[in-house]
Amino acid sequence: MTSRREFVATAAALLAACRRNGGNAPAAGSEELGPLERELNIYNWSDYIAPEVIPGFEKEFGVRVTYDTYESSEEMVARLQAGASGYDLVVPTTYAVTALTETGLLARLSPRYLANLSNVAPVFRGLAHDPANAYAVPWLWGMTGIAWRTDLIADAPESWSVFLGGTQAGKMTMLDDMRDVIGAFLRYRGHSINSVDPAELEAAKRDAIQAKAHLKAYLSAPVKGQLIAGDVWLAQLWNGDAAQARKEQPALAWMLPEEGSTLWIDSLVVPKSAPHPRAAHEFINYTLRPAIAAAISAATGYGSPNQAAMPLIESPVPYPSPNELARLEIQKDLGRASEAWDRVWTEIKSA
Ligand code: N2P
Repeated sequence: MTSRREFVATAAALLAACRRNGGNAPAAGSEELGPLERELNIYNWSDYIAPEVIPGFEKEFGVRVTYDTYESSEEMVARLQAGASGYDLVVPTTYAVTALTETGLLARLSPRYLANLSNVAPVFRGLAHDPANAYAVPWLWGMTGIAWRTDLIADAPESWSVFLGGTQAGKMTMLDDMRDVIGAFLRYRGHSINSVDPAELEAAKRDAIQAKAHLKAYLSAPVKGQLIAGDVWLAQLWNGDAAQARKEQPALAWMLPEEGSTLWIDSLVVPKSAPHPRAAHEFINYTLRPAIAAAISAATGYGSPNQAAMPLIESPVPYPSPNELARLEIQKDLGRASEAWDRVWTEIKSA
């Protein structure tokens, strides 16, 4: 006969297993994750961590980390949606958190393992992509703007219109990112980066195709090497990646176009299919330590949502000024209009 204690243990294990496999999510904090696994598989944006973080975690926790990187949200979401990816942690941006949550791909976090969560600044909690703070822990935040070589270009760019003129033809790139490219031309026309209006999208498409004629390529994080070398003079780029490149090329500057742009927040999330959920939680909690969060922000040039880390960062990325904030928008999930955006992007890419 099964003892009561055995029964309770088995029932708890079954329930935990079925939650992880897509059963109804438990109330926040209620799930026990079992012992720490020996492995952890992380999938993050490229150039988005400090070099000492993974070795430091491996050493302290005795966990072996496999670390893969991606260059775009679409690449990461496609891999997760294709089925069990084996990843324990990924770092989606706001609208991708919404998309992954709505398709049921994310596990609810167990705050009982996240004692350092209180270090996150309140302004980064309860945001639209995760209103109950159930799925996502903010990693870094940043902005999309324009990086340029002050030694090779006489006049500082002011507007997204710089991509529409031919003065720097062949020496310019835009991000290989549908939301950033179409979003830039939506802002240029005075519209929201989250527009789903067909006429507005059509106008942004025409602008993007005009700009494409002057572009060397669509290139995201890897453009840094070309900016440093001088093969590219001006690039649509995220502020932190520009700051990373400036460490090697002091003539590089970065600006926020006058028409405005995107402010994004990328967060750590745990897929439901994660094979090592306890190690994932330990890693999240580790990176929430002020010193670790400070190192990540300093190495990447992106802003830290960790308020306890701010005093430890030599030159912290300041929160946007009121003037900048008024020009910044957060990317929202486009819902059904995603298909229209995908179509526009395909037309731009094949033009
Ligand atoms: C990469 C980081 C950019 C993240 N290097 C964009 N959300």
